[in-house]
Amino acid sequence: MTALGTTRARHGSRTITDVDVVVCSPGRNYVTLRLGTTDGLVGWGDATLNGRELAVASYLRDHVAPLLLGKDASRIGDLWQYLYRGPYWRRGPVTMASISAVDQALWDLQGKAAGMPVFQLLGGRARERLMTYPHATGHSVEDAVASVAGRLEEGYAAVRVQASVPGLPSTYGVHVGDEAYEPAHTDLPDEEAWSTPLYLDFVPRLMKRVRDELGFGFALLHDGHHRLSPTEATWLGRELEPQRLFWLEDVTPAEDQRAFAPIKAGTTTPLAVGEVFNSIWDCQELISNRWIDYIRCATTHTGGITHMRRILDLADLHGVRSGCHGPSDVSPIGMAANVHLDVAIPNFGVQEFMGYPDAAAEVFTTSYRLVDGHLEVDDDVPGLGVEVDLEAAERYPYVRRYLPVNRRLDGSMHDW
Ligand code: GCO
Ligand code: MG
Repeated sequence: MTALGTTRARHGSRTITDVDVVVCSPGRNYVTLRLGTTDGLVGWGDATLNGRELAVASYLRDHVAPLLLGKDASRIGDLWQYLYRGPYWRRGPVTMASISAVDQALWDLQGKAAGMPVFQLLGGRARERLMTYPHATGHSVEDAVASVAGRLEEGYAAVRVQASVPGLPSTYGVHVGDEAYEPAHTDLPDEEAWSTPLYLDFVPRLMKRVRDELGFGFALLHDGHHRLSPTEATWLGRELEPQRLFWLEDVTPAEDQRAFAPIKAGTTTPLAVGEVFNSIWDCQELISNRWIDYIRCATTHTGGITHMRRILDLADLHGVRSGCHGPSDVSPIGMAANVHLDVAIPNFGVQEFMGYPDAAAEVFTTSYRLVDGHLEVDDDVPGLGVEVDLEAAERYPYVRRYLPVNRRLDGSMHDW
């Protein structure tokens, strides 16, 4: 037994020889892990944690990199356990984003070593393309309806819509000026204002107008972004039932999983949650009690492909489908990991795709692409199919940015 234990590489196996962490900001911040092996392959992983990027970079550089050097890159499951159980301090967004990046990079390497795209290693293709939803936004109901109509013209079969709540100076999910919506855009946190009554008064009217003007021939989604109590959420779900939403997302923070029981019992509007979860233990009750319809975890924040498969298998057993988180703060590498899983699993629901700042395309090139509002991935590109241009990344150094915070009209803190 060596100091590094049983996961030390055997002679002839693929040994991890270098570990690099790159933080760059081509329009927004990304944390990228690069693993090199003895056979000359390079694997990429995404550890982006919006607003806390440097904490993850340090966790990887200072605490994970020394553990990976000399390890056998083919032992993906064992390395996952080593990094999850090893530190004693389990879970949490920083730890799990770090494990996610390692796991994605190891799957990328495994695919490259096998000469196969990762979805082949996950059981093979189960669908040709992915139903994908983008964001539609507007400063008025009219603008929001026009924005949804534009997305439908682009070929999307599913659209999320958010619009400015009348009476509030700014609203989650709505672009500022002419810029595309990007929540983390300032040096220090923006302070947004919140009123539950104004929001509840507005959203049923917004969604009704969208259906009245554009009909029922597409999947319509809305994100509550964690702001309602279970009672308020149940009321909203009921009000929205005539609009037959595809889902109502994050109606209440799910730290208390049992808070979803009365919502599920009180409305037939489908419920989605999970983008801030880190592990299966955050959604075990939600899934096994069938309190949700869609699980929103993403490979970048929930332990990589290895752990997401477990969550999605548990979900499949209970009739819950996938809706992987896909904002611009999951890098194109994390998005690729989502896409490879989506293509292979039996219980795919929908994939979010918010899109990326133009400069991100200088750093990341992918083997998935958007065709008529649906994501497709190539059959013949091994691994995750993402390449990273490190020289381009150097042109975009890290920029400090925070997500906004939210205050009620009386000045007290609310969930953002
Ligand atoms: C979504 C999300 C995001 C988050 C963002 C925070 O459903 O896409 O709610 O837009 O706000 O990921 O970093
Ligand atoms: Mg969301």
